[in-house]
Amino acid sequence: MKERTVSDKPRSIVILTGAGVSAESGVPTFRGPDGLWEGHRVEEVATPEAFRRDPDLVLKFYDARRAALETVEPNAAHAALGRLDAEFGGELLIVTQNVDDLHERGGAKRLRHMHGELKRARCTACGARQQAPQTLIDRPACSSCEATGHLRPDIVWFGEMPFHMEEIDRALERADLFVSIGTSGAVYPAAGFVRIASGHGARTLEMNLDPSEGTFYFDEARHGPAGQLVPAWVE
Ligand code: BV8
Repeated sequence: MKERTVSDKPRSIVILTGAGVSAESGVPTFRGPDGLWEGHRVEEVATPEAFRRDPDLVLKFYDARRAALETVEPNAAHAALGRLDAEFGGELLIVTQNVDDLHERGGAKRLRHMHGELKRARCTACGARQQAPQTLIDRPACSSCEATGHLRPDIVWFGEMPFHMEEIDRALERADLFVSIGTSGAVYPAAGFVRIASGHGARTLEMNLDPSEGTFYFDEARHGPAGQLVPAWVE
């Protein structure tokens, strides 16, 4: 394994973010005291079985979260990552588990949503992916095949394969720095990224309010609000 000294300037960075990076924007996290799942059990709303069993409950859950996007703004952590994206000349990939659009609105461009996006929908009749209309509960028509009642959130539910996995795996193997921000490390495959990166010689840094479930896999951990830690790290 290549020896990496702390002073090495990274040439290839992968950043993983989770709900904690959007918390200070007012977007509820999943597993905190006021967690988003509080209203619902995960299995009730974020699985294909839940969608088959009670599509209205699932569509209303995501319609409400999509509507809430209009009321929140990117915070200092999103803006700092946007500046990093604009200024860092090396390889950079920001992989988010979040389905909000705050990274884009904060300026991030080299960005992949591995769990999908609230603002996108997918047609279960023809497979076409498209911008989501304001609400899906009223069964709008697919913008491609025009079938009605076949649009679902373009979101990765439990038991479904996350998006962009080949590209993410390649980036993790090339990274010499892996940074995890605002995630509990509870959900796979994202929670395993730190071990892939460090196994290929990357230095690893966790920035989170509390130690995550995988905190012991990191070379360094900084605990506190992302809105303070991320700008300080980017600068
Ligand atoms: C798959 C939908 C295979 C979108 C989500 C047993 C072992 C290992 C794996 C499994 C297993 N059993 C089942 C699995 C697989 C399963 C899994 O990992 N289950 C877990 C629960 C054990 N994973 C899957 O099913 C994945 N798919 O494996 O597919 C496959 C292979 C081939 C072919 C087909 C299939 C799919 C996972 C995606 C599921 N979808 N959500 C949505 O509704 O949003 S997951 C959900 O959790 C969200 O997407 C979220 O992004 C994700 C992770 O949560 P976090 O982002 O970390 O949020 P959380 O609230 O947990 O933590 C927030 C953190 O922030 C906290 O630590 C807090 O301290 C911190 N924080 C708070 N405030 C701040 C802060 N930090 C900084 N500043 C602050 N201000």
